[in-house]
Amino acid sequence: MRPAISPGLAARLAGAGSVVAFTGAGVSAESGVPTFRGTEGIWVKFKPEELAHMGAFMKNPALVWEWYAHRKTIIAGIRPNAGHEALVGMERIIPRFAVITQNIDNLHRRAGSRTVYELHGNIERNYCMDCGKAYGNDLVLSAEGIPGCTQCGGLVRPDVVWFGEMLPADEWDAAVRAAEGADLFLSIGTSALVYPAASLPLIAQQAGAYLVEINPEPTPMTARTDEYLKGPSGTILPMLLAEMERARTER
Ligand code: BJW
Ligand code: ZN
Repeated sequence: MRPAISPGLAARLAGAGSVVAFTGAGVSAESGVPTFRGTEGIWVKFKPEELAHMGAFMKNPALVWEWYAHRKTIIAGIRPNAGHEALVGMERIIPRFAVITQNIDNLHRRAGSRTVYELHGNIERNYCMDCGKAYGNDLVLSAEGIPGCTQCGGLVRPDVVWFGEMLPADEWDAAVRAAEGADLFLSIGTSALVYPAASLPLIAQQAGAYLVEINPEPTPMTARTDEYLKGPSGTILPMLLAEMERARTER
């Protein structure tokens, strides 16, 4: 059953000067991108902890590339969903609005979100591990087997953040600043298991933000939230936007 949006939450959102939407794989699930850890995820066989790290890539680059080529193809063929679009609608209304995403699928930007901090990189970019030359997806998807650098012959890898790697410092710093300045922080479609990203909701709450979680399943963070809206983001976010717009007209 869908939770109703309380008038109190709608009013908070309508009156907020600064809102952060922190998103994970669940936001893209309704577009057709499998989540990492869900029971229905197609990565039940390949866990991200086993493939998304440098050790796995150096040991078996063909296998890791097979995983990424498959995901690049899925992502190129899908579209943002009603959840992504509702966040674009919120950004048009709220004075300061930022999306902080752990997703690499570029769907927030494709939907039209303008302030987007990508903590774990972007699957549309790739680079040579030796000389740093940047590549789009054309070369890597047309390559037979493991893509090699046309400039130096080095190994090309996806421009994403693997376990044990630092997050991009500028994106992380901007995300922390946005979290610390938020009146309201929405944590949407993330299992809240992967750090340091998972610390952002609590950083925001400790700095005074009202913390709301949207997820069909509870997470380790649920007990700490101020409100938990149980359900899919593609349904709940449009409801939230509609109730916020209603509250604004009543002010
Ligand atoms: C829906 C829905 C619908 C479904 N609507 N919702 C011990 C303790 C603490 C930390 C560590 C530790 N040991 C190691 C660490 C550090 C490690 C870490 O956090 N590990 C944990 C697993 C324990 N972190 C790192 O290594 C990070 N770097 C770092 O710490 O640097 C410092 C350092 C440097 C050097 C040495 C040591 C430290 C880097 C983390 C990089 C994560 N990378 C990945 C892969 C990216 C590339 C790729 O995609 O291939 O990022 S892993 C993967 O997990 C991906 C995701 O962004 C990330 C988070 O997953 P997310 O988005 O939460 O997805 P799911 O599937 O887990 O959850 C989906 C949710 O959606 C579920 O809750 C569903 O219910 C819900 N849902 N349908 C709404 N319709
Ligand atoms: Zn190179």
